[in-house]
Amino acid sequence: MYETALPPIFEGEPSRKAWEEGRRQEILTLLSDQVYGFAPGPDQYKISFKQIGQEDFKGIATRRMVEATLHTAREDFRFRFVVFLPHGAARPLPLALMICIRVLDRPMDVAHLHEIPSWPVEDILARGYATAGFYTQDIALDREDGYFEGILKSFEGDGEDRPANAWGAIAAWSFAASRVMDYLQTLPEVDPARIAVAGLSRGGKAALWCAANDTRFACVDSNESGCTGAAITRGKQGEHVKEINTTFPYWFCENYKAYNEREDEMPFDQHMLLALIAPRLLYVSSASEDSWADPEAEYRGAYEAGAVYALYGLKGLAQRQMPGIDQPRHENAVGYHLRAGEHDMTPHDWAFFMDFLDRHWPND
Ligand code: GTR
Repeated sequence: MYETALPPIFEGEPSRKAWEEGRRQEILTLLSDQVYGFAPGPDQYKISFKQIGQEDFKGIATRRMVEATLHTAREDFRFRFVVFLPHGAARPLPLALMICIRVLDRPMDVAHLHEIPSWPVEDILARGYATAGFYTQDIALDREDGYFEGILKSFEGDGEDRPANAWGAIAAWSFAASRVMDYLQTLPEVDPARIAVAGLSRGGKAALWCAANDTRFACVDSNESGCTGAAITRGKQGEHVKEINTTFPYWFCENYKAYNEREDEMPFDQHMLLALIAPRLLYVSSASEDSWADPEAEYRGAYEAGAVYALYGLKGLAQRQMPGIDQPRHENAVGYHLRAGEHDMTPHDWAFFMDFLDRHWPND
């Protein structure tokens, strides 16, 4: 257990008033400006949805395919997503929205998205949850020589002279999750107060950023999101700001690169991102062999966010010491588990996450 000093979440005496009326927005603006970049505001687009297919899915759910069209000042940008509504479960349904990340470097039709191993759709449906998903590659390609061609181009045109705080791919994927949320809010079958956003690794980073910005999400599940996700950057093992900015220079805004090898100068760390989820449910999970993401640093990020939950009379993680393998902490508003094995999001991870949801979202 390491205890590197962190930038404080609060300025001055912690209070719910100071948090809600100033500090929360200040942190959100800081992270937008320095890390993830600013996404377009609601005055910069209109959105419409078209159902493009609906059918029975393996006798257990209704599968609906939807096309979203974003009307920007320049052009229309279209992307598709899929929604599964289980048969026979109590309605309105709780729902988990999965940010599906690139599996292979190839396009993937939305009709096959449920084949992505990190999204065990049938297990989720069997537990009485609805689930929806979209593919990050349909929003902004997950590679340097193509990320700009999708949604970013639709808003920005030629992409010349992008400001140093212009959004990167992670913020674009987060933005897309919020647009799917726009649709989910209109479904009578789904409970708008019980919608979670989930993701693995880079998808987990996007899920956190999405929920930080979009308070309509009542829960976020960040699975092995590591560097610039749930993990505290200072003193972590594995990936650091320089590595992530070098391998994935298009994930974040340009300003973030100023912190390569200068992490101690960051006026933020990731516990401040996680704190933005409060008082909503926050779930973080790690894998024991995932030293690149660093379970200790992820646990600490989640633990430190508890300070803001306390302002709402809620408890975060009760102990500073992380639990052992398969000893989930589910009792409070911040949940956590450590799974044995490598970097992945397995049915085992999902089962723990849904145990957590069952506990906090009882269906009565
Ligand atoms: C790694 C990257 C991590 C993590 C991971 C993933 O290559 O360094 O930050 O996001 O990919 O998305 O699986």
